[in-house]
Amino acid sequence: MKYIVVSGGVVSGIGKGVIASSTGLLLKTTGLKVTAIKIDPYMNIDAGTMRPQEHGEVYVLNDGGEVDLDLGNYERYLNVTLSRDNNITTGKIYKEVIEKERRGDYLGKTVQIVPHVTNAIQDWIERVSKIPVDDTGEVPDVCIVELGGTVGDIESAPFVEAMRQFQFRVGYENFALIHVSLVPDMHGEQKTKPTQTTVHALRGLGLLPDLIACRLIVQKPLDPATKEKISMFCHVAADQVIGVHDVSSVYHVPLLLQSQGIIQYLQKRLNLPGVKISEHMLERGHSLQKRWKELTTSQERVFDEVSIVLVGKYTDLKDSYMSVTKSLEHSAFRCGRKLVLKWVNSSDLEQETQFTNPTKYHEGWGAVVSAGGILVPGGFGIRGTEGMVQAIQWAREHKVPYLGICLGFQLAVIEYARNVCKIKDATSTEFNQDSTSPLIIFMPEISKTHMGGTMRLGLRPTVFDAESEKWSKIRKMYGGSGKIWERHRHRYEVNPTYIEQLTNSGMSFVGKDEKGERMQILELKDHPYFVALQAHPEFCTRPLNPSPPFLGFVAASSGLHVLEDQLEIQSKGYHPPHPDNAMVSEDELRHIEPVPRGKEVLLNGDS
Ligand SMILES: *[C@@H]1O[C@H](CO)[C@@H](O)[C@H](O)[C@H]1NC(C)=O
Ligand SMILES: *[C@@H]1O[C@H](CO)[C@@H](O)[C@H](O)[C@H]1NC(C)=O
Ligand SMILES: CC(=O)N[C@H]1CO[C@H](CO)[C@@H](O)[C@@H]1O
Repeated sequence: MKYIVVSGGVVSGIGKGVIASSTGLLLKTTGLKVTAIKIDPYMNIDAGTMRPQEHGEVYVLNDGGEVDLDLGNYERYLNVTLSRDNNITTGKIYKEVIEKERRGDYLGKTVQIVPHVTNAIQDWIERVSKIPVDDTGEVPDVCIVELGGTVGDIESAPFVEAMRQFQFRVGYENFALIHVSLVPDMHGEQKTKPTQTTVHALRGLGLLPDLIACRLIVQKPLDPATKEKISMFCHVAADQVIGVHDVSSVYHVPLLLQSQGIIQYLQKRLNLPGVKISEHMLERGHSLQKRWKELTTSQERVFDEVSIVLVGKYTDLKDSYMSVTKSLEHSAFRCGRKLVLKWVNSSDLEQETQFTNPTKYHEGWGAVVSAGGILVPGGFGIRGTEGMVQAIQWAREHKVPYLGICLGFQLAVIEYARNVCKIKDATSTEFNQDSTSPLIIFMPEISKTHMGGTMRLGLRPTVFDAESEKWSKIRKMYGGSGKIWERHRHRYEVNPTYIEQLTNSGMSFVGKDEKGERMQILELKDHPYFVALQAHPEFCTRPLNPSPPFLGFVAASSGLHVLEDQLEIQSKGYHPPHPDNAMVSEDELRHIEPVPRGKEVLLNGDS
């Protein structure tokens, strides 16, 4: 197993994750099997209990693990299926060490950061890196380890020390370090001092960088003179300094790295030609390289736009909808459109705002009524939901393509109940405990009073009804198969009592769970594209294989002929991104241990 550790210096948030996943992608194009581990030096045990305002999106894995959004990056770039163990936090490591201590595994010795915590980190990485992540079912060849935070801060110190030891544990040929640094551009002059300082700090901690990736937050490449200077002062060869300036999109980063010889360097440094690669994988690598190149070059020639409005709650924190944005982007590539995404704060659309802040009200509605398509993503809490319901009504009545995800699914049901079935006070028990028309209710199997109540999490099947084969667009987008799998994260569901009334009035629940009891996908017949899902399909999108509901939505928003084309393409050759062996049975999922949760999360309800 070859390990490539990606660390960061100077400041965080300069695209370490993108550089790490792009490196992985490049290695994949040579036929290698690549996996990834993300280390987050915070004390939380998992990301599920963290507030989106603070942390961005909570990303859900097949196995129901709730992790940091960076793992999404790896799944998308590397086209792999990761598990909850691919996320390491300080909290998890400490928990493991403390549990071991309680069990007496350390035989009463003094338990210390070095060696006990650092050993636990190394053991974890070694163990998890060997888990197969793709349809080959084989142990990966390369593992990318992204170290969150910056080298030198208190939080990451145990991990940096663990990596220092790790290079000797696995051997020189199996360990390479990429250090991502910042090169500020001050009035056209590229400054190397911060890079020198951070590389110096890194060396002091016993780690030598094999590659220094210099981030420039401008569209200007790294000057040859700067490169030489860094090479000299940081004691590396010039070909070990890689410039990563801002490019037109993150999908260009792999090509940018490749053009600077990063593949050749790593091949030599890690003796990659010594790794056995099958004909089949080699071919796959070539095809991946070709398709990726096509994707990035075709992007530059796209001028037609598709305008999408996202009506949501955390519109000021775009990271909380990271996967949704990615799904739209991937779909727009496929449709040959440039994505113009507008964010509307759903509160702005409510009656009240008309008087308190008329400008916002009119701006919000202006965006909604001129949109090519309207999307209501997941979210929780009552605030802003009335605005979302009104946007959904607009989409339904004016035949504007609509896509609802999780909360957007539940609200579509509520809107239909109110305005078509004439159940005026239809709502969800999440918003009103004592409602007399609870269209959306708490799922019976989930404990409401118990503080360790669970959510319905992870990859679950949806079965299409027989009749949908004749007309359903969403089924066709999924390649026409009768059963599909998507990731879920919810606690509420459509109230079974109202299903007959809803369907009699024209709402079609085309997809249900395996028992046929839980409504999971709805679609309207007499509408260009009105689809909503209880699941979160955004977690399974791929640049070269967009999530089907999103693809249908973006295609419909681009024009009916685009939708026709995509329906044709998808019905002929859609393949789900998960390997077959990743499918878990409902019973298996039921045995996933409940994750303990804080009170505020329980009250927050669905995502
Ligand atoms: C992505 O992975 C899936 C399942 O592992 C596989 O069927 C598919 O061919 C892969 N796609 C690409 C572009 O490699
Ligand atoms: C949305 O609008 C509401 C009401 O005006 C406000 O309280 C909230 O902070 C806004 N949210 C964002 C993300 O701007
Ligand atoms: C190995 C390990 O402890 N992995 C953890 C990853 O995160 C989930 C929670 O989302 C934990 O339950 C796992 O134990």
